[in-house]
Amino acid sequence: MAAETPPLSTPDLFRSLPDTPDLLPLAAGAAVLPGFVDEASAATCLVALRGVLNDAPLRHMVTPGGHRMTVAMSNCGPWGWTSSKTGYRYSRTDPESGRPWPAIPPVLRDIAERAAARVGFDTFHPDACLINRYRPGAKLSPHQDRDERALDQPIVSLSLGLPATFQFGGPARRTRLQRTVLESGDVVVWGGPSRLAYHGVLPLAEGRHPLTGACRINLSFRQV
Ligand code: MD3
Ligand code: FE
Repeated sequence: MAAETPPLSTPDLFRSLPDTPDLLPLAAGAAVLPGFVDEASAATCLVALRGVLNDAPLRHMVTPGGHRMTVAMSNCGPWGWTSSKTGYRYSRTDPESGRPWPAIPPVLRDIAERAAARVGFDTFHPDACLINRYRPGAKLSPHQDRDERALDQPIVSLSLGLPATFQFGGPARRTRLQRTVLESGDVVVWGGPSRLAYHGVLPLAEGRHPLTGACRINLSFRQV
């Protein structure tokens, strides 16, 4: 006797959705692309980054309040973000060397533009890339990124190496912070209402990663 065909249940309607979604909405206008960059491509990114950091070495900048940042930073692209006792600014030259920042390596630019387009930002062309290096204990206190004029464009971030717990809230400091772990190869696109969200990174935990050793690198691509 033939079994009766059961009525179509809700899970059946969704069976065509992938088990591992390649895009996770995080907040309004923000999405994580888990593992957007595979390990081989991440290794290529780090080779390109080595050239950049040879020309513009990582350094611990000082905040306007006089504190040395625990995250070491550098930049590539026409513009670079800097902090000093006199404030935050984008500058065309590296204040340490007086020379223009190194160019954004094409492999990195390509990743940032493809990720932005995947989330619907198809006119994103970064002219700044901030390089953050976290060693165990390094952190970034909650802040907004509002030194850019193109607030209609997203910020695209690529994480490489050790995982970090990222925190983000809303456009006002009082909004409760949510946490998410960002792993090597994860890309996050922050646009729309989330562009002015408060965000930070908790102190990096000890560990070792095959690509980076005892550190995490975050690249954030911006249209200044
Ligand atoms: C969310 N860096 O350099 S990148 C920063 O992991 C910074 O190093 C963090 O915050 C890091 O300013 C996070 C992801 C990021 C960048 C900008 C954002 C997230 C953002 C702007 C608005 C909301
Ligand atoms: Fe930030």
